[in-house]
Amino acid sequence: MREDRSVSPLRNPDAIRIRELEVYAWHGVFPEETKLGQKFYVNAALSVSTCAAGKADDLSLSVDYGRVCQEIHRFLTDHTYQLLEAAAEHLACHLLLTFAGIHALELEIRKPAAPIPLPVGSVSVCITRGWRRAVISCGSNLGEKEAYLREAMDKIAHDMKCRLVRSADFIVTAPYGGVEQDDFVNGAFLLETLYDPQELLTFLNRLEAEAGRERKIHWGPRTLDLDIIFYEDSVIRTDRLTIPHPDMQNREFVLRPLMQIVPEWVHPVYGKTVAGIWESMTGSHGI
Ligand code: A4P
Ligand code: MG
Repeated sequence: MREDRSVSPLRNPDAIRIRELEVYAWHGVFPEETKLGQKFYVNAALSVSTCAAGKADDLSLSVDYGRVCQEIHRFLTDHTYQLLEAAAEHLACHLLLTFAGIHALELEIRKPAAPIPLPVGSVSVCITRGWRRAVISCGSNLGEKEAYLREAMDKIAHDMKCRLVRSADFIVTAPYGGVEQDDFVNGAFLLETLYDPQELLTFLNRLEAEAGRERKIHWGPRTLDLDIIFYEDSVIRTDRLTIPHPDMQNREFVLRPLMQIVPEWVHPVYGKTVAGIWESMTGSHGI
């Protein structure tokens, strides 16, 4: 199992708060707003692990809120958006990519002089964004199988909006599902990502296409198959996407790698850990 221990846990209750940062900028739907500009106020709650910095009294172990304020100011004055929603969305992403110590953030952009012909105090947009955990299973049974998986892993690790936290050892598995074909190489990755589930699927489909994946036969031989097994504790059922993966509990080639990297992950529908599902399937406690 390969692991990058530099990635901090996502869930932590510590926060650094910035209140009422004033920025004169040019966002708005009306032409006079983008021409004349107006004042905006920004509130942010940054989810940061402050413990190490607190104990050592060392700024380099925390996030410098002065730099964050300057980055917010620079970003909002360098860009022009029609909507507060767009300004908030892009600014949140920018801050999460710029400051590695921010795991998640709540961001509010307030417009006190919004052009509304009524006596209103102010309007604001408030969003919460952050690095989300996802578990991906990978498989290949055509060509240079392991090289396809390794290349996918590298591309995931180097994508701006993904951090590879852990990867399972690649294993050779017999084909599952009754289709006569070559053995598979399978594996799994634990990621932190800024993609939402649909965007993550689009990203993974792109990697499959880049590996020359052709979708001719259902369950047919493939150079690269990347399936989202879990995305946080989300339960999603749309035409394009089902999370958790609906058949993961029956697949040893999925569960064995998951046992290595996320044995304690709780399946949000069955309420069982991966280790519990493994035990139900195999009757054994470990791999
Ligand atoms: N889709 C829906 N939910 C998801 C999700 N959570 N992750 C949709 C990824 N994709 C998801 O998948 C078809 C469509 O599923 C996608 O367009 C996406 O919108 P696909 O990969 O194009 O087709 P497929 O792989 O032929 O079908 P399927 O049902 O995804 O097959 P699986 O589940 O990938 O299984 N035996 C061994 N030993 N090892 C293997 O890796 N793999 C399979 C294929 C069969 N037997 C195997 C292995
Ligand atoms: Mg698939």
